[in-house]
Amino acid sequence: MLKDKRIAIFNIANKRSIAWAIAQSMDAQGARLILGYQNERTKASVEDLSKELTNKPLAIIPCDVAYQEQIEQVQEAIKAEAGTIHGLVHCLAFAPKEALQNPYLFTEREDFITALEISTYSLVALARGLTPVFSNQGSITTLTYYGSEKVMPNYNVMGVAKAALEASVRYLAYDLGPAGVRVNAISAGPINTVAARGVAGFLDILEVHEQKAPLKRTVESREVGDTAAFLASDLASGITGEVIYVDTGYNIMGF
Ligand code: IMJ
Repeated sequence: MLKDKRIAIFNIANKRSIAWAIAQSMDAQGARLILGYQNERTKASVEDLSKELTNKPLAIIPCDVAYQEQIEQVQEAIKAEAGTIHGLVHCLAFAPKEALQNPYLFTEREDFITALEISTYSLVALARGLTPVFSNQGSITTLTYYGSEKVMPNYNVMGVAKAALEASVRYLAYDLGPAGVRVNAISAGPINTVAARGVAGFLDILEVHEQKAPLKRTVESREVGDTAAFLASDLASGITGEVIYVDTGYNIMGF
């Protein structure tokens, strides 16, 4: 399904990262990957994990979206190692932990700016930074969460950042559509990743999800990965500007 497609994925932190599940699904479909890591601490894990892939990655590159220079270096690295790419996968989010603990009412100005810069603006920055290396048929996919639409205790400023991310998907889809680039988001159900594990009451959230979702279980990372592979493929050539739910049906329920 992704044979002859070169796809860049930012960022992988560890084996539980949804970004890693996406890399595995895309690799299984024959894609050639460029993998991003944030810093020296996670570089070695990405290098180790990449040995499990069937197709050797085209490159493993640093990408800390807090720095504009690094986004430019990503563009140069892609040009040098891959020439052009057909896909970009954005799996990046961060809010300072106090902002995910205190009531939303008390969100500090700095923390609000950080959350939206890293979790939302980074999609715009990467989309623009990589436009020069996109082939004429391209796809951009990001990850979002239902806390953008409905209140999830403690999700707070991340909910606001994801709402802005989903709106960004629509505006970017409009801007990039004429160039043949599609832009979509996957709204994943709760998954026990390192980014979620520290959340107060997370196990309760998983339990309620299992009871309420039509499929009576939580979603697996592999299922998010497989949907990302579909969205990057020509099978999804008519889909852009959408938020696709991979949440075992949770979002359709009223009660
Ligand atoms: C995160 C916070 C509160 C509730 C949450 C989550 N629920 C879920 C998540 C219910 C599923 C995980 N999620 C969807 C995220 O987008 C997580 C983002 C995140 C996590 C951290 C933890 C460590 C830290 N900053 C973070 N910033 C963003 O310091």
